[in-house]
Amino acid sequence: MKKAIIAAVASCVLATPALAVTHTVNQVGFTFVPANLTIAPGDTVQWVWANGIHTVTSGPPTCVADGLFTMPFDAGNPTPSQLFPTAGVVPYFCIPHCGLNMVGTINVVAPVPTVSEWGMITFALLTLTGGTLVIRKAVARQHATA
Ligand SMILES: [Cu+2]
Repeated sequence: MKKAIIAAVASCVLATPALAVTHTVNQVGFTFVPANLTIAPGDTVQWVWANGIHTVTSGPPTCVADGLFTMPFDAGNPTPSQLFPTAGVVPYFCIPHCGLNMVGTINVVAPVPTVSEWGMITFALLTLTGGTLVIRKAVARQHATA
């Protein structure tokens, strides 16, 4: 019985892995579209060039690079990309056109705990306690939040 329940919980844990996603930001004239993008930690943003000579440079809209990243964004490097491993707000701009408000923001937001994470917590509690009563309560809660 205990093994079956643990297997059921483990399958819930494995059922919903967090997949890294690549998002696209387009260059349209002197703008980044979308200018504000919300992603999850571990996601990648790829910028897609259309024309002109630009950069993708991290830093606030005061146009001062913060050193996190800077990439040419032109015919020679039309699809630069950047991985965002941790939560936070990452503003960026184009060096030659920052004064024209060619700026953007990547909001890296950790997702609200999911069934998958509750499954892991439940699994940890099961391992620690080993109690059948606790296991049943945990499984009921798992289904209630699914
Ligand atoms: Cu530019």
